[in-house]
Amino acid sequence: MAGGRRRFCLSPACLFVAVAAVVLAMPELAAARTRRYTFNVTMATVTRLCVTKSIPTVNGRFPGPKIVVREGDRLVVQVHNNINNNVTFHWHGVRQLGSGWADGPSYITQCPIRPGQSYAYDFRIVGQRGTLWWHAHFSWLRATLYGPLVILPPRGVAYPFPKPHREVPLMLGEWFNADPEAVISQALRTGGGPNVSDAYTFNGLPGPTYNCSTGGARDTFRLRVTPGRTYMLRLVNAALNDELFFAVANHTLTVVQADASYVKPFAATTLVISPGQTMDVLLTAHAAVLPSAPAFAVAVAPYTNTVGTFDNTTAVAVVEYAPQPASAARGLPLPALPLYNDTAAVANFSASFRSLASADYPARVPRAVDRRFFFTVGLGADPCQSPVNGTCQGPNGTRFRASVNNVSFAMPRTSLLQAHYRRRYSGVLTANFPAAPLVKFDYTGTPPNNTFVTHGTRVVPLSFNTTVEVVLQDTSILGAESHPLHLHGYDFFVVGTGFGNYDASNDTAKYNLVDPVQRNTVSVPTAGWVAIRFVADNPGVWIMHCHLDVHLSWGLAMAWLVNDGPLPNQKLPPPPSDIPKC
Ligand SMILES: *[C@@H]1O[C@H](CO)[C@@H](O)[C@H](O)[C@H]1NC(C)=O
Ligand SMILES: *[C@@H]1O[C@H](CO)[C@@H](O)[C@H](O)[C@H]1NC(C)=O
Ligand SMILES: *[C@@H]1O[C@H](CO)[C@@H](O)[C@H](O)[C@H]1NC(C)=O
Ligand SMILES: *[C@@H]1O[C@H](CO)[C@@H](O)[C@H](O)[C@H]1NC(C)=O
Ligand SMILES: *[C@@H]1O[C@H](CO)[C@@H](O)[C@H](O)[C@H]1NC(C)=O
Ligand SMILES: *[C@@H]1O[C@H](CO)[C@@H](O)[C@H](O)[C@H]1NC(C)=O
Ligand SMILES: *[C@@H]1O[C@H](CO)[C@@H](O)[C@H](O)[C@H]1NC(C)=O
Ligand SMILES: *[C@@H]1O[C@H](CO)[C@@H](O)[C@H](O)[C@H]1NC(C)=O
Ligand SMILES: *[C@@H]1O[C@H](CO)[C@@H](O)[C@H](O)[C@H]1NC(C)=O
Ligand SMILES: *[C@@H]1O[C@H](CO)[C@@H](O)[C@H](O)[C@H]1NC(C)=O
Ligand SMILES: *[C@@H]1O[C@H](CO)[C@@H](O)[C@H](O)[C@H]1NC(C)=O
Ligand SMILES: *[C@@H]1O[C@H](CO)[C@@H](O)[C@H](O)[C@H]1NC(C)=O
Ligand SMILES: [Cu+2]
Repeated sequence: MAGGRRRFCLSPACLFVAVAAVVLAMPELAAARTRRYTFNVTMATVTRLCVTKSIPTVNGRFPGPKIVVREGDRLVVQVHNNINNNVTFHWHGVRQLGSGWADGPSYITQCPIRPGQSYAYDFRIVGQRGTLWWHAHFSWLRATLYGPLVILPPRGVAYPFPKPHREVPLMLGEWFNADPEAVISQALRTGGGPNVSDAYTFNGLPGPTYNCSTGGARDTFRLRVTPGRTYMLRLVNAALNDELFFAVANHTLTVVQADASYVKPFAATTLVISPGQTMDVLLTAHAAVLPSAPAFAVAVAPYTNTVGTFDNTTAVAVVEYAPQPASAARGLPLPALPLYNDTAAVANFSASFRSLASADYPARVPRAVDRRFFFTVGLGADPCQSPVNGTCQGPNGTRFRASVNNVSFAMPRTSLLQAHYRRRYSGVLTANFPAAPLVKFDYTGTPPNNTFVTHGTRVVPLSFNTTVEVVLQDTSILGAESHPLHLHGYDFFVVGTGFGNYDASNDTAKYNLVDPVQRNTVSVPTAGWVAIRFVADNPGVWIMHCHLDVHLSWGLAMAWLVNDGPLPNQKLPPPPSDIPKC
C-alpha cells in the first residue's frame, strides 16, 4: 500500500491527500513511521565446529540483523546482492496487504535479485504484532540468511501480559559444515535424501555438546538472568529441515504468542517448534538459586518420523544467574526432552494453543465457508530417467519427490505474480490445481503401489473475499511424516486436527470456531490431518509450502491466485519500478 502510494504520488499535493486519507481512515496510524534498513548481501568468513568457511550473510553478520518496527509502520529494506548467487528475501508471516510484490519467494512474487542487482522491499505492517522473521527465499540460501523481525505494539499500547524485564530474540538454526547449496544440488542430482546438518544452533552458536566447542561466548549462547525477573524469549525456528523440541532445565515456560498473534497464556516444560514458526515465551528466573547450581541448560533436539537419516544431535545454550567460566557449560544436566519420534508429545503441545480472543483481540473465525479443499501432502517419487552411475539413490532406485494432491510443484522460470499482473498465463501456470486428490486411497494406511507424482505449476484461482477451508492430510507414502505447511500472505485459523484419515461427517462437528489459534505455519501431524480457514482478502499470488526445505525442493508446494476485488484498494498495485526481471 505504502509502496503503491509512493509510486503514484509524485506531487506534494497528491502526497498530502494520500497521507491524509490514511490518517483519517486509521487514526491509530498517525504516529506510524518509516523504518529503513540496508541489506548488503556479502560473503563472510565464519568458524563453527572447527570448520572455517565463507558463507552468504547480510551485512557480514550471522545470523543477520534484527529488524524492529511498530505495528502500523512502513518498512523499507534496500537489498544489494553482492554474492555470486541469485537471492530474494521473504518477510515471513507479514501479511503484505496490498504489497504482494514485496513478499519475496523467488519465481512466485518476483524474479531473483541477480548478482550485482538491487531491490527495495517496501511494505506496511498492519494488524500484526509479536515476533516474525526474515529469510532468503531462493534455493537453500536461508541456511545462513535469516534474522528476527520484531513488531512492537503501537506506542502507548501494552502487552496483554506483564511487561517482561528484557526481550531476547532466540533463533534456532541448523549448521552445515558443507555448503548447503552443494548439499541440495547433490541430492537433486542423485535423487536421494540430502546430507543432514552437523549441529543445531542458538543465534548461530552450537554450544558445548559439539566437537571444538569450549562453552565460551564464541560458540555458546548465554542468557544472563537476574533472580525473580521475567524474560521474554522471542523464539524462531529457522532450521532448514527439522522440527525441534525445546526446553530449559528446571524452568517452566509460559507461551503468550505464536506467529505474531496473541494466545491464551499456557505453561509448558517442553515446547515443539516447527521451521517457520515463532513463539514468544516468558521465562521467570527463580527467586533464588543454590550457589552450587548457578546455571541451567537450554536444549533443542529434533522431532521427526523420517525413514531417512536426520541430524540426531542435541544443542545446548545456557541460562546463567551469575557469570560462569566457559567450562561450566559442559557438565550441566540437560532438561528431559521427548524421544525424537514422540508424536503424542507433539500432539499434546499443539492442542494447548488457543487464540487470546479477548475484546481487544477478537478471533474473527470464519463461520461460513465458500470453498472447501482437501489436499494430501507427502512424499512420492519420480522414475530415475537420468541415472547417476547406473542408478538413482531415492527409494528403490527412483528419485525422491514430494507433492500436494500428487502434483509436484514445478518452479516456473518467471514470476507468477508478474504473469498474473499481465494476464499472460500461457506457458507459465495453469489455473487447474485439483481441489481434492484425483486418486483416492487409504491415505494413512497401506500406500498405493504406484507412488509416482505428476508435475505442474498449477494454482487455485480465488475470487476476492472468498472464505476458504483447507483440510491438509498427511500420507504414508514413503513414510508418514509431519509437514510444517506455511501460507504466504495470510494468517489462518487452525479449526481442527486429528490422526488417521479426515472424516468430513464426524470431524467437522468437532471444529473449534470460538478461539482457534491463528498462525502462518502449522504442522500437518504425522499420519494425521489439520483443517485451516482464511479469507482471501489480499489480491496476489501466494505460495503455500512445506517449510522443510528438502520437501520444498522436492515440490511440496502449491499457490493460490487471489483475484482483485471491485474497489480500488482491493486491487494488486502495479509492480515497483525496480522489481528484478527474469
Ligand atoms: C557491500 O559490501 C561490500 C563488501 O564489504 C562493499 O564492497 C560494498 O561497497 C557494499 N555495498 C553497499 C551498497 O553497501
Ligand atoms: C554427503 O555425504 C557423503 C558421505 O559422507 C559425502 O561423500 C559427500 O561429499 C557429502 N556431500 C556434500 C555435498 O557435502
Ligand atoms: C568429534 O571428534 C572425535 C575425536 O576427534 C571424532 O571421533 C568424532 O567423529 C567427531 N564428531 C563429529 C560429529 O565430528
Ligand atoms: C532440576 O530438576 C531435576 C529433575 O527434576 C532435579 O533432580 C534437580 O534437583 C533440579 N535442580 C535444581 C538446581 O533445581
Ligand atoms: C537419537 O539419539 C537418541 C539419544 O540422543 C537415541 O536414543 C536415539 O536412538 C537416536 N535415534 C536414532 C534414530 O538414531
Ligand atoms: C520411536 O523410536 C524407538 C526407537 O528409537 C522405537 O522403539 C519406538 O517404537 C518408536 N516410537 C514410535 C511411536 O514410533
Ligand atoms: C560416479 O562414479 C564415478 C566413478 O566411480 C565417481 O567419480 C563419481 O563421483 C560418481 N558420481 C556420483 C554423482 O556419485
Ligand atoms: C522396485 O522397483 C521394481 C522395478 O520398478 C519393482 O518391480 C519392485 O516391485 C519395486 N519394489 C518395491 C519394494 O517397491
Ligand atoms: C500392489 O502390490 C502388491 C504386492 O506387490 C500386490 O499384491 C497388489 O495386488 C498390488 N496392488 C495393485 C492395485 O496393483
Ligand atoms: C466479504 O464478504 C463478506 C460476506 O461474506 C462481507 O460481509 C464483507 O463485506 C466482504 N468484504 C469485502 C471487503 O468485500
Ligand atoms: C463417525 O464416528 C462413529 C463413532 O466413532 C462411527 O461409528 C461412524 O462410522 C463414523 N462415521 C463415519 C461416516 O465414518
Ligand atoms: C538466476 O536468476 C536468473 C533470472 O531468473 C536466471 O536466469 C538464472 O538461471 C538464475 N541462476 C541460478 C543459478 O539459478
Ligand atoms: Cu514436508
